[in-house]
Amino acid sequence: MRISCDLFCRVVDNLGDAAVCWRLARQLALEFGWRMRLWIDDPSPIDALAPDHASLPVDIRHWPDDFPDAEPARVVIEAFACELPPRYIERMAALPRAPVWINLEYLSAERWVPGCHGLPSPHPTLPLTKHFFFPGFAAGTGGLIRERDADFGPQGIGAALSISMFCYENPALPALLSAWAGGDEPVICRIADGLPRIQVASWLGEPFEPGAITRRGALQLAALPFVPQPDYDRLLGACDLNFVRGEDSFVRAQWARQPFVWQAYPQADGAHWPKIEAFLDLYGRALPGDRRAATADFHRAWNGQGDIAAAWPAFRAALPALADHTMPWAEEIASHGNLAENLVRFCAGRL
Ligand code: TRH
Repeated sequence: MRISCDLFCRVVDNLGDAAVCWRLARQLALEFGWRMRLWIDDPSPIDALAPDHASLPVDIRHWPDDFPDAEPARVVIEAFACELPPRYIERMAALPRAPVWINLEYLSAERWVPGCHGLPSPHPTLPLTKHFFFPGFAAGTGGLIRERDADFGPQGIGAALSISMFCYENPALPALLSAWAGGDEPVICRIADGLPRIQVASWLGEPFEPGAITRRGALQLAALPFVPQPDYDRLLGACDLNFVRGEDSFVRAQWARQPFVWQAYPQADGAHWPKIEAFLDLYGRALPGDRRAATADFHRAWNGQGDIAAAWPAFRAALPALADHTMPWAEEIASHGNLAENLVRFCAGRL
């Protein structure tokens, strides 16, 4: 019998919530034959991320304020602690056999993650238990999303340093663009649609609409339209260096086997800094000391602590070492199994 699964997603901001949930729903349906319903309060990002979604076996449902009286599935995934509709929880509790209830957490490389992955949290009043499921880079975590059909395309070879740029509002961006423009090396930077493109337009002091190409000194800038997820994956594979952010593009950059720079989702209380440091520590372990330091310095500056232009030359010099590191690193993080297969195994023992 096919396993039914309801995956609940609230779009807090940006694209990551929808992006992660869509990928997981798609993979569980296509690779494991699960009967997937994706309940999402704002389905519109899925149209942009996956314009082909109607042809895929995921039932995308709008999650309205007044939730319908739906029969709960055998597996219920609550993404990023989005809180299930009370009416749905009551129906889960009324079933003769409680569904497997998973809280899919945010990704972090912090040391405490393996200790918390899989922990149960019994409901205070109802006969239901929720389990925490943590994505992660280390053994004992839920691993990372990676589909069997993930395709990062051929790696590009060109005379200029080819870069893709996907970031939040980033005060370090203008200084980095100026450093590239004033440098000796030709750089081609492909700017993602949205916040990155808006900031580049302001640095240029002129309109910079999708499709525009312009030059400042050694720097050529190309404004990209928003592309579907598979095209974004191939962009990551084709560039020599990718600036990524949040959660999903951060993971894809690691599978794409090209050097990358990560801007963490900025949190008001600085809660993102332990995540940045934990990742740098884990990722940098196999790098030679000076390359590790250059990578850490550049990441810190990109996330708001340090001088990005001053950090660039050493980071640029570290790129060949980082390129050599991409393959063993991807193999290491893949060795813990991918998130969907780990989730299927976790649920199988509890169904
Ligand atoms: O959009 P994000 O900033 O999402 C964030 C993070 O998930 C963060 O952890 C969370 O707290 C916050 O949302 C609410 O970045 P992320 O996670 O990289 O998701 C972006 C997705 O958009 C990713 O799947 C790649 C995709 N994408 C495209 O498909 N086409 C594009 O052209 C671009 C630029 C991105």
